[in-house]
Amino acid sequence: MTSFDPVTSDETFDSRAVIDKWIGVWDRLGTFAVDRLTGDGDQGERRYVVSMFSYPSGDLHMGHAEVYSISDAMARYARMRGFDTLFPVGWDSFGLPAENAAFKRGMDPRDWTYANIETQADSFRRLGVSFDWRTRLHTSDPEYYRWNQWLFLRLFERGLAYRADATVNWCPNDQTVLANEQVIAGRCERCGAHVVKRALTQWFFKITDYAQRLLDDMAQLEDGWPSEILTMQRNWIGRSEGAYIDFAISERDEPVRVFTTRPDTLFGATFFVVAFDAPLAAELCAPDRKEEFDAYVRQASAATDIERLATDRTKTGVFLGRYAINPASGERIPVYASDYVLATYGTGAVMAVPAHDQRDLDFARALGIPVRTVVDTGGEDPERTGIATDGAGVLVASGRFTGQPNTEAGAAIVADLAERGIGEHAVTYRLRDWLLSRQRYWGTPIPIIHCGDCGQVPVPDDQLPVRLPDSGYELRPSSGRSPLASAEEWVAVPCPRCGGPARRDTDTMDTFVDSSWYFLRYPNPNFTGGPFDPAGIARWLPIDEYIGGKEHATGHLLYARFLTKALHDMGLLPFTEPMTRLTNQGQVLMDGKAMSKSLGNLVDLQDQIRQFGPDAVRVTMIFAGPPEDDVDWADVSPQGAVKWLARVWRLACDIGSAAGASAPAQASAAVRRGVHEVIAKTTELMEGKRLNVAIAQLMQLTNLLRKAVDTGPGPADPVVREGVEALVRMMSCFAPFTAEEAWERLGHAPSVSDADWPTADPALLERDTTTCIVQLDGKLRDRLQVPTDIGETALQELALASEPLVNALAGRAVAKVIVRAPKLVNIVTKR
Ligand code: ANZ
Ligand code: ZN
Repeated sequence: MTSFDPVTSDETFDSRAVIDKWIGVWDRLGTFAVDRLTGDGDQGERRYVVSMFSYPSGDLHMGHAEVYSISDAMARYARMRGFDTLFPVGWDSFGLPAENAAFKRGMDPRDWTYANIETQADSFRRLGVSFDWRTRLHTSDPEYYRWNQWLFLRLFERGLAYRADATVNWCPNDQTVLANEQVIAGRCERCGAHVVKRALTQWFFKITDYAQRLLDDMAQLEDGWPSEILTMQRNWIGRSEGAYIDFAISERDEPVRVFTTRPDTLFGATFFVVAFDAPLAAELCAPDRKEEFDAYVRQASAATDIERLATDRTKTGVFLGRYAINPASGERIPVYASDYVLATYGTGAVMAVPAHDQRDLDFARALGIPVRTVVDTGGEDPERTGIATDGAGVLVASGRFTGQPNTEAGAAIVADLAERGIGEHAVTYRLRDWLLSRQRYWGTPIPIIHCGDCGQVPVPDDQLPVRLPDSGYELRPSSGRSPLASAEEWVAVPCPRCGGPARRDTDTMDTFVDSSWYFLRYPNPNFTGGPFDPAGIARWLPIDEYIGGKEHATGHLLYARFLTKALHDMGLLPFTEPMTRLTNQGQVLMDGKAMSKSLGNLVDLQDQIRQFGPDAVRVTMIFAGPPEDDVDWADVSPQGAVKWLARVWRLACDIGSAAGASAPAQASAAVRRGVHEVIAKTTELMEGKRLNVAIAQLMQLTNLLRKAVDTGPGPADPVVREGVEALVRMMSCFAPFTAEEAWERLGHAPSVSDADWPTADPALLERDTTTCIVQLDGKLRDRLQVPTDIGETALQELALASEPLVNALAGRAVAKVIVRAPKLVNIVTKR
């Protein structure tokens, strides 16, 4: 055993040199493997700690190092606190990034993906991440995606998966449709190309059926999720309350319905607008306006939804040659088509009230349409100022509703319309159904067969998985045709229902389908009786701690919540929310910018590890700031972490080699108290996920112990050993290789991960206290319990913050403060 040898002065610590050793030990001992399923023996309280799984589009990068350093610290902490802790690993291995990267290299996405998975797996181990490798899953395995198909069919049976014509977002570069969530400011989230609109037949999941529950169930998440994410989801779902109102249209039998949040302003509707790209617009257009309308459509088609809705945009539109009848005033109002009304929201048509809606006002002013104030808000005349008044007020020029407060009037107007059968109270959502089909190769085939006679026929469960065809086609996408369509032998199949000739659906699923339930399968990734093992669900779900980026706020995190509810409704899950607590880590930046190849500011993770070792990189990541803040790698230096780790290791060596020597009978009570104070603080910080401050505490503890070794009580004192052991145990959450090595030097068998988190002795945290009298001009105002060794400044601050004193002082100026620590503070005011 080298651990009891004294350290020679030239011996230094290098965490890189011990990586293989400890990976081997952890594997051999099964250090991070947990008893997964129910039924065998005692089960302790559990913690299911999950970080969002990785895309294998290359090796791990700095962003991965950040999220896995944080989640690993949380998992290791939970484990040492005695929780049965499951910390799983898997790969989100289907999808565009890997596919595009493979094509660039002239490779089959399958080969490229699986090679990357191995590379990443090795990097994870070498970073010391304490995964339970038995959970390992890859979503591109047929054993996994078979269950995507199974889930799709269960949703299909319930009408929650459907195929429909839609105007969709199309990325001309990636040659596929994108969900709304994947279009960021008009560009493809993946490649940055400008997204265009296309009319296509696509598959959808009916997430809109769950809009209200997605809102209501946020009550379960208020304490555990960042409020920012909940707000983003709330806005994305975009619930609006108001009314549907039917407007009769000249020369047309059918009325046209609008959605409005302001039925109280009905008398002020002086025109009517339909989205130029809604089928209704072309339908309403009078023959003699056709030419002008078509010209407008060509001009307006280029804009994105976000540009269209912008309030500062010049309003344009075209008169359709028709009139709507205002059902309140009976007035004929002109009908326009414009791009500021969206085809996909509400009914795609609006009653325009220029006095009280800014966009309507801008449009009215641009086209010379009358503006009529119908709610007196006390504001200035909108027609003159150009500013719509949208506040509360009393109705004017509104027939028999004139004089009523507007909220009351709104309800009364809706009731009146409802009685006449031309309106009703309504709730709408901005949320759209989840568009899940993709015209790409590297994804889960949609398990539907199209038959001329039977229509859409599900592939029978016992024929799942529908495997991706191995060959016989061009893998690359071209002009909107799914690559699978050219795999003729695979496509042509008999109809499962009638046996006649039929064709497979050739689209694949968005990878967000895969990632909306993977965490349910981790506890038993080889389960064949269903998508997930009910015993594993009972033991581990819902997730206790979920860690990942906030860029997933309105995509993945919403999809996972939706699918969980759908599975709950099928009786497959006992809960309705998949993740109890959520932590969003920040980004790793370089010189203030996100790292990217095109900016040339990429920092290579393996380079950093080669230079500084895995522990220093991990510690630097976490020490740089709170988990949710961005880390700018230009501002930090792993060199500092390297030094700290070496200091801890040297402490362990000093204690280890002093073992057996008789302890000096020196008073070490102060050291002991210092150690226990740090334990108490660090524990509290770990509970609050304030990981960076926890590391600061450990650094401070290192200083305290170094002093105790060098200037007394010395390395053989049991109190000092207790302190160093506590330090090593706590630091193992952040710097596992160094901690293991130090633990060994201290004479312990591996692994430090099997040791408990240290507990602070409450008796040591109590300090002797005494009562301090606080006087104002000699008169008693308060009694404070203070530590007997409190300093004068601290005591003065305490006294001046005393509530009775502050009240008695009532803002008078203090002339002098007399402090006699720890017994008395007298505050003297000017007279
Ligand atoms: C009349 C009105 C008067 C309106 C007024 C507002 C203020 P939120 O709150 O976001 O749900 N609207 C309805 N459908 C639309 C569409 N497809 N595209 C663009 N705008 C649309 O917005 C609802 C309001 O936005 C509706 O209420 C409608 O204008 C407009 F003083 O009706 B309102
Ligand atoms: Zn058939």
